[in-house]
Amino acid sequence: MSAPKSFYVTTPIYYVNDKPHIGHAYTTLACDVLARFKRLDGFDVKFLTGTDEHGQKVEKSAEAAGISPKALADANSANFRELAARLNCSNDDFIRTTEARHRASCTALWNKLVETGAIYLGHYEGWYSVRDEAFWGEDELITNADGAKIAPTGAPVEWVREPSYFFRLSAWGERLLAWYEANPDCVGPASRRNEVMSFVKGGLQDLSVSRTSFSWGIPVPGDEAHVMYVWLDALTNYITAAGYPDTEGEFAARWPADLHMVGKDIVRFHAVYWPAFLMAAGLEPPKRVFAHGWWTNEGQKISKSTGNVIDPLGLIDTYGLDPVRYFLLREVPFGNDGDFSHRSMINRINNDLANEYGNLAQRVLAQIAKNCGGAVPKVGELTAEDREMLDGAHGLVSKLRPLIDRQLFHEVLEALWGQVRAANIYIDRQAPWGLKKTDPERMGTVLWVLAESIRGIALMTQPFMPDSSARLLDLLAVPDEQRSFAFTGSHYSLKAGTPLPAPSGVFPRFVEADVNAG
Ligand code: ME8
Repeated sequence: MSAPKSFYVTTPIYYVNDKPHIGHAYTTLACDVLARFKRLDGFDVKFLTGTDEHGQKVEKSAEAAGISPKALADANSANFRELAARLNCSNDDFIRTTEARHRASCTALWNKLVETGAIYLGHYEGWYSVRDEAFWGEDELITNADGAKIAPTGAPVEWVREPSYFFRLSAWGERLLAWYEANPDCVGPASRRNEVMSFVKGGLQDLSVSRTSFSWGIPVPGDEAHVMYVWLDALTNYITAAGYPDTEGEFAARWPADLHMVGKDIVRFHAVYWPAFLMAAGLEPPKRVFAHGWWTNEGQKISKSTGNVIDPLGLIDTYGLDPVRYFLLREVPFGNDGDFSHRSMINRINNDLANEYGNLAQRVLAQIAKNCGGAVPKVGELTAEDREMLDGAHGLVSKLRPLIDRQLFHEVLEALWGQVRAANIYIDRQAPWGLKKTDPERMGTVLWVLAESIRGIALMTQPFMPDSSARLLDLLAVPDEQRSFAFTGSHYSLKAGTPLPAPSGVFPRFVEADVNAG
C-alpha cells in the first residue's frame, strides 16, 4: 500500500487583541470539516490554527489595559485555544507567533530573503493603519463624513516616516500573474481570483517589511532597532508549523500547504504577498487560498462599537454545538456574505435536523426496535426502488469529494439532504408499518434498506456534526473501526441479526421559549 497523501490545511492566525467572535469560529469550523473529511477519506491530515501575537495593534491594546504585550497575548491566545476545543475542532497543532520555533523560522526566512537580494534597506513615508496593520496608498484612501482621510476598510490612518527594510514586491508582478494563470485553482472563489489579478495587474510597489516605531515583534537579524512587519511574521507561521527552517523531514511532505482558508479581507496578504515572499525564498507557494464571506447579524454589519458582536460560545450554549456547526456551513453558500438570525437558526434546527434527518432515523430505529426484535432485520429480494435508495447512499462519497475540494460545503449538505429527503419519501411510499401483518419479510427488507441508507448518510455527516453522527452510528451498531469512508460501500452493509441499542432521539426540536429563558 502506498503512504497516505498529505493534506495540510490552515486557518488564519487570530489577533490576540480581540475576543473570539463568529468570524473566527466560522473559519476554524470550515477547516475542521475539511480536515475531518480528508482524514476519514484516508489522507494524512495536518490542521493548523493559532494566534498572531505581535504588532503595534497588540502593543497598543496591552498599553491601554496596563499589562505587558506578552501577558495580553497569553490570556487571549488561551481564549482562541478554548474556542477551538469548544467547537470540537480536530486541529493537530496550535501555533503562537511568540514561540521560539516561530522566531527561528522568521529569522531564517528573513536571512534567506536578504541573501537572495529580495530585501533592502530604505526609507518609508506613508499612510499606516494600525487596525489593519497595513500601509495604504494615497489613491486608496477615502474621506469620511468629518473630512478625515481613512483607509478603504474604514480604519483610521496616520502618516509615518521611518527607516524601513523593503521587500522587492515590484519585481514579482509578472511571476505572480504567471502563477495565477498556470494554476486556475490557486485562489478561490473566482471573484476573489479576479480581484487579486487586477490588483497585481495594476502594478506592485515594494513593501515595507520592518518598523522602528515600536518594539513588540521579532527583531530584524543584525539590525535590532527594527522589528519585522507583523504580516511577514504572521504569514510565516504556515511554514514554521511545517518544520521550517528544516526543509527536509516533515516539511518535504507538508509543503506546499493544500489550503489556506481566509476571510475575504485578507486575501491580498495570502494570495499576493505570501506567494511572492515564498517564491523569493525559493519555496513553493500554497496550492490554494480560499476566501469566505462575512456574516452580518440580523441584517446589521457586525461591529464592536454597535455591540452586536456574536459570541460563538453563547450560540453553542443556546443551540448546541452540532446544530451551530451545521447552520454556519449550511445557511450561506460558502464564499458569499451571509446573515445570521435566530429565526433562520431555529428553522434549520427544526426543519433540516429534527424533522428531516432526526425524524427519519427515529422512525426507522423505533420500528426496528418494535417490529424486528431490536436487531438489524433480514434483507430479502431487492426491488428497483430499494436499489436506487441504496445506490444513492453508497455513492455519496464520490459525489461529495469534488464539492469538498472546492469548499462547497453548502452543496455537500444539500446533496446529503437530497438523500435524507429521498429516504423520507421512500418510507412513506413503502409504509413498512402496514406490512407487519401482511408481509413481514418485505417489512424487514424496507427497514434494512432505510437503516443502511442512514448508515451511508451518517458516515458522511461525521465531518459536519461529529457527535450527533457518532450517536447515530452507535444506534446502528456500526463498529468504531468501520466509520471511515473506506467503509461506505455495500460490502460493509449492516449485518442482519446484529443487536441494536434502544433508540433515542439525536436531533431534538428547539423549543422557542428556551431563547428567553436563558
Ligand atoms: O486577520 N464574518 O486576524 P483576525 C466572517 N491576524 N468572518 C469574519 C468576520 C465576520 N463578520 N469578521 C472577521 C487577522 N472575520 C490576521 C491574520 S494570517 C497569517 C493573519 C474573519 O483576528 C476575517 O475575515 O482579524 C479573518 O479571516 C478573521 O475573521 C479575523 O482574523
